[in-house]
Amino acid sequence: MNRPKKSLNPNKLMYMVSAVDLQGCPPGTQPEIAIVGRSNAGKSTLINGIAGSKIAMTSSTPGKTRMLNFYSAPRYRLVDMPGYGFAARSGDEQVSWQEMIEPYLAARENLSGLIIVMDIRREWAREEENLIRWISPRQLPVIVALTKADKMSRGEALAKAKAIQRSSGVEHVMITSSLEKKGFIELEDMAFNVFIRDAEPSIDESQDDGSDDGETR
Ligand SMILES: Nc1nc2c(ncn2[C@@H]2O[C@H](COP(=O)(O)OP(=O)(O)OP(=O)(O)O)[C@@H](O)[C@H]2O)c(=O)[nH]1
Ligand SMILES: [Mg+2]
Repeated sequence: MNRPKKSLNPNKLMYMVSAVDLQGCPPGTQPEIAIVGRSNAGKSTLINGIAGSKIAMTSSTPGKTRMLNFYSAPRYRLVDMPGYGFAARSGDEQVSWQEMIEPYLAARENLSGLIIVMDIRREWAREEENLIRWISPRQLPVIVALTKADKMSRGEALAKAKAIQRSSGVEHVMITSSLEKKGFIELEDMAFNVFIRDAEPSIDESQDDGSDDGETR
């Protein structure tokens, strides 16, 4: 039998738990997708776009998200995080990156991929480049999600996505707008295909004996 394209219902994305260190991260082996990017880029808004409802707190003031916030879907988790690059890295921000985010990105076993979130009006910059280089030993797949596409025309947005694809070397660059409610289904599909489905061992479902007891323990 053919596997369905994706088996998750975005409306089932639910807040799970918040953590400030690796010890506080939830147990279980469900694959996790880290949502990283500058403060104010629209990371938490992206979670709400995928969920189809306001489950993550957002703010027009940078620095809103202060912890690792876990959201669970039936077959994966999204992890919202504090941002980087705000006010040349305030003291607080440095602490959250060094003590909370770097250990998570470096050592979390079930981390399956990164969504790097960028305001579409920005350029791929040194911070994004540093992040990609720093994470490269783990060989995790990366998707770039461009937010706030409502700030320009469709043609400009497509051209910008191509330019960022070139400068970042990341193949998958997606365009979203929370204002226009656009791009979230496509982003979720892409994330599921790149991070989850491609990483799962191919199962011959005709051999399934029905003994699977689910993925959370
Ligand atoms: N016009 C427009 N505004 C957006 C979009 N996405 C996010 N925003 C706005 O950008 C601001 C920041 O959004 P957040 O989702 O809180 O950003 P964040 O990356 O989570 O920020 P931190 O938690 O501070 O790191 C808010 O005012 C959002 O309403 C978008 O697609 N279009
Ligand atoms: Mg946030």
